[in-house]
Amino acid sequence: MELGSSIKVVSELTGLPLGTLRAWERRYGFPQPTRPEGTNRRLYPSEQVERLRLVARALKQGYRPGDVMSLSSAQVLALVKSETEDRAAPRGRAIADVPALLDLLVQDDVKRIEDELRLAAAALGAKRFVTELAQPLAVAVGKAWSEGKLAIRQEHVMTECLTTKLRALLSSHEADEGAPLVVLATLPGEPHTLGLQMVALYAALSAAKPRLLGANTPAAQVAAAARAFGAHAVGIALTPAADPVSARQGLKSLARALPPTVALWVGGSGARGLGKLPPRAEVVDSWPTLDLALARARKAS
Ligand code: B12
Repeated sequence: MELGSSIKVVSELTGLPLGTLRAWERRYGFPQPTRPEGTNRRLYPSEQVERLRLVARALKQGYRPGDVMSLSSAQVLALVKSETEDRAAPRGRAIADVPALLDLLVQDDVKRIEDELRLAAAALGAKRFVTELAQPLAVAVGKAWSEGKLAIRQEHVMTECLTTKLRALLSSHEADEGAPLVVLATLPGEPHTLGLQMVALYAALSAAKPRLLGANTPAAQVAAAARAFGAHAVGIALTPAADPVSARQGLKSLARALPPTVALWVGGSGARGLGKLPPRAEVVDSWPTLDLALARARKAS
């Protein structure tokens, strides 16, 4: 279950004052943030943030709160769209894209990067944050680094900022009862774990339970973890930076050691270039193939 964004973040994203958000909650019963037990905090799920952004647009166009508050997001969208097809609609703050984040990285403006990632996650929701921003950003950072446009320290900073955000989003999800468990790791010689963090969050958002083992986990230990946790699948990340001979060897040992009912997924940008994989291994290196693999795991669980 996703917990959501703070009132401060929502206010910044929508341009609506804090007092207005609280007043609407009392007056109209919307938005309806969750209140974590024992705290006074309000947390707004991403669908509510999206609807508030639309409501804010409608208000800028002259509608009153009472006109739009009882409408669904789709109805408010239809309303604001028909009014502003070509007039640039004043709305909340725009969400930073990959080039803007790369610029901030070049300027070493880490504070702004953190703020922009927080706002983007709130506005896009966790799944779109991963697929539309975090993954393209990591790939763009790698390209900029290989072209000499970014220093190693800047690549490291972006990796850390993304890791922090991905972990925070992941920790606010609770797995559903009966969700299939997926063990995620890299084998020895592969330090790239950022992809695993993205896959973990994506899996959690797709009704699966990720269990991260991290980098450099020996094949026998991955297999032992899969048994101990009753895993439905094991996902191994590979980049072209790993030595292909030991990567193939590691996958072979893992394939032998895993119980036959456990699926073996090989993902990451190095998966496809590895050549012949053990027969039971499947390459899962895009969001649609991950969707299919997760659907199969859910069915089997
Ligand atoms: C961050 C990063 C690092 C960080 C890693 C930190 C960390 N904790 O992960 C650090 C700084 C440690 C690092 C080190 C190195 N890196 Co590096 N790194 C990257 C970078 C920028 C991002 C990796 C990433 O997270 N990508 C995001 C993933 C999610 O994208 P994706 O692979 O497209 O993912 C899709 C699928 O594959 C799938 N998926 C991904 N993972 C998984 C896992 C599972 C289980 C499943 C099911 C699916 C799945 O999900 C996505 C769906 O669309 C990449 C650039 C790139 N293009 O990826 C370079 C990159 C991988 N690194 C590279 C290199 C060269 C290195 C080094 C060798 C550099 C050096 N000379 O020291 C070292 C490795 C040293 C070693 N011991 O091996 C090269 C590899 C190219 C090559 N041919 O060798 C790349 C491609 C950069 C480049 N453009 O040149 N790196």
